[in-house]
Amino acid sequence: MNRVLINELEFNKPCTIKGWIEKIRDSKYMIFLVVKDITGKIQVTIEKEKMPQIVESLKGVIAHSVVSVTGTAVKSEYVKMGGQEFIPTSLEVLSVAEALPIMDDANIDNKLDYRWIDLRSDRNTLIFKVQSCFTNAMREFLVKNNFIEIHTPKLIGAASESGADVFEVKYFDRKAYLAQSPQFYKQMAMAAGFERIFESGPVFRAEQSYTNRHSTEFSGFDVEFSYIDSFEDVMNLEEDLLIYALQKTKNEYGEIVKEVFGTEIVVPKKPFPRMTLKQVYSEIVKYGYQETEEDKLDLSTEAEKLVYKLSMDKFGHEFMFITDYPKDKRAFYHMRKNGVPQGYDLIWRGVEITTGAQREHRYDKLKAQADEKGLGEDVKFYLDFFKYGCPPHGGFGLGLDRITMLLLNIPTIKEVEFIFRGPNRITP
Ligand code: AMO
Repeated sequence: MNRVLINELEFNKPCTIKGWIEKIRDSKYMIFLVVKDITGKIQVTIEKEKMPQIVESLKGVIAHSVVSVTGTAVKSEYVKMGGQEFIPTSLEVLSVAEALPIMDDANIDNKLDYRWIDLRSDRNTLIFKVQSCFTNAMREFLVKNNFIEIHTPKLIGAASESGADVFEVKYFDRKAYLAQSPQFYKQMAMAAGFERIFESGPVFRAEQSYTNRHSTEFSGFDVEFSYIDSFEDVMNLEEDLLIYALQKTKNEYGEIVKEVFGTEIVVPKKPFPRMTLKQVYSEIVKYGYQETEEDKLDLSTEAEKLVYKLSMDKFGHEFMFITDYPKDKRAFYHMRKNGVPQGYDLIWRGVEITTGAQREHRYDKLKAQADEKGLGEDVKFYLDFFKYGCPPHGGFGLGLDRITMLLLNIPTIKEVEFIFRGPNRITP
């Protein structure tokens, strides 16, 4: 008999359901199973006297075993779970589970050792349903706006961007690196005349960071587009993209996210507030923040957190674009005007989720900026992209794992990556 998904069951119509046994309760006359598939769960009610063969096949079977149950769904006012139950005529055990090696209250590192079991919980499955909805919405928005999805190589011949923080791999008799960003290739797409592209893919960073928002391999969502007038156009597009994706996610999952994660999905209004790095510091010192010399170059973690407070206090907004970083801390490919990089970071709920910029598309200027950072030979292949005509362009890179973590108010990136990769973790 064909399998029917639990949320598509029709009353009084014989069918087969397949799924995990979430709970099993054996009483004197009855066995109750809660069977769950990816769409929902239902109580399977077995009258021992009527169904001795089912009782027999369930001997020694514990929760997390996988079953196929044929029978009929019926309305039942006594059953709390949705007022329905499943009365079986036969049951087959498809896989017998051993006692689980982790408990619900295990710490996150133990849980990650057995991630496939950890992911079975309703809460954890929901994380990925929401993430999938969010990513699909971004994809839908971009495709509607004539963006082409591309896939750039992750094995590269020269260290990308800055040269630091790259994983080296043996590539036959020479060295290769794992891409630290699709940056160079998304810009190559501009030089190839694609005009509007995006990519969703893995990003590798050989950083020894042990924070709640860093991993050594994460999912990046990158956008690049041509014929912009300034990085305002880039921020504008990012605003539209995020509003679209958050609205869709809220429509589909807002209620259940509130129930399970206790947090509201807020659809932001346009324009998102914008402040220069200098303005931010001059404001957050009012919260008692002690500014240091290093702060002139970048936002510290503590400052990032205060940006959220500032943005809420001043604008009632969860997002804030920070602009006018000094050139020393920004990538060489950011266009500069009067020496100021034409780019931004986007902070959401106290965490950086994006870096974006207008790029320098003029070969001579770009080469001078690369030379200034001492990049020379490593970026020669990239500089060539700009020798034979290239439109003005810009783009941004979003950290998907961070977005998921913030969206669901989950304290660590370890929980929102399907499999977390950090300096001390490369398995399972
Ligand atoms: P950047 O290095 O800022 O920019 O990366 C873009 C976004 O990726 C996320 N991110 C991370 N997430 C998890 N773990 C990490 N270790 C980590 N590092 C970064 C952040 C960050 O904002 N090429 C540029 C983008 C561009 O200009 O288009 C870049 O890679 O959310």
